[in-house]
Amino acid sequence: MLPRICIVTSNEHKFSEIKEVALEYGLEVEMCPGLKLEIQSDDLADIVFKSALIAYMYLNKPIIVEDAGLFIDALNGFPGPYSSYVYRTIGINGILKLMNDASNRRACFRSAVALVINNRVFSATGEVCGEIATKPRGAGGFGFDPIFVPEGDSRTFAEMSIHEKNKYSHRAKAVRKVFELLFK
Ligand code: ITT
Repeated sequence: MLPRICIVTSNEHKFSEIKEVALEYGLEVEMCPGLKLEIQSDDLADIVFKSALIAYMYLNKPIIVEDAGLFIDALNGFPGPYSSYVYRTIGINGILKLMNDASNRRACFRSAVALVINNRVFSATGEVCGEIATKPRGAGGFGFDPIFVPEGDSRTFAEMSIHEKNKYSHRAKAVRKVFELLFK
């Protein structure tokens, strides 16, 4: 039997989303907050790989680190890897203001995940594309969920349950890929 995996994040929503996918694979997870170093890089995969190695050296038990960002076409990919900072500073309304005149509302969420277990690293990325809504809708989720409508649906992520969001989400796709690699 595999040991419990530590999800290295301080974001409870992210933890709940990953936990739901882990349960599909019969894996037990726990939340390990405060251990994720924010490494500055333009590349999400580079950020998670380094954060994961540092967390693994510190905890010395199986861990998952995930890093994500929202890439908006009309803003040339902004905020991308800086999504966390941009969310905390200009927030959803700031993004909507920047998008005021934009006719192209296409955007993608991207996620990079690294799982480190028994000195082996499994990593994968996931993406979901869709549109930036003209105003926020829904009370669920976190971050930019109220303004993101995935392709194939008319609701924002904030109007969906975790289960519904996980059918589309960048994070669920990347986490599933990593578990597939683990069980290959
Ligand atoms: P940890 O670093 O502790 O894991 P975090 O919330 O800071 O938690 P990220 O750095 O991966 O997580 O996320 C960057 C930001 O991108 C996040 O704060 C959100 O604003 C946004 N974001 C990422 N994934 C999202 C999602 O699924 N839904 C909505 N916004 C998301």
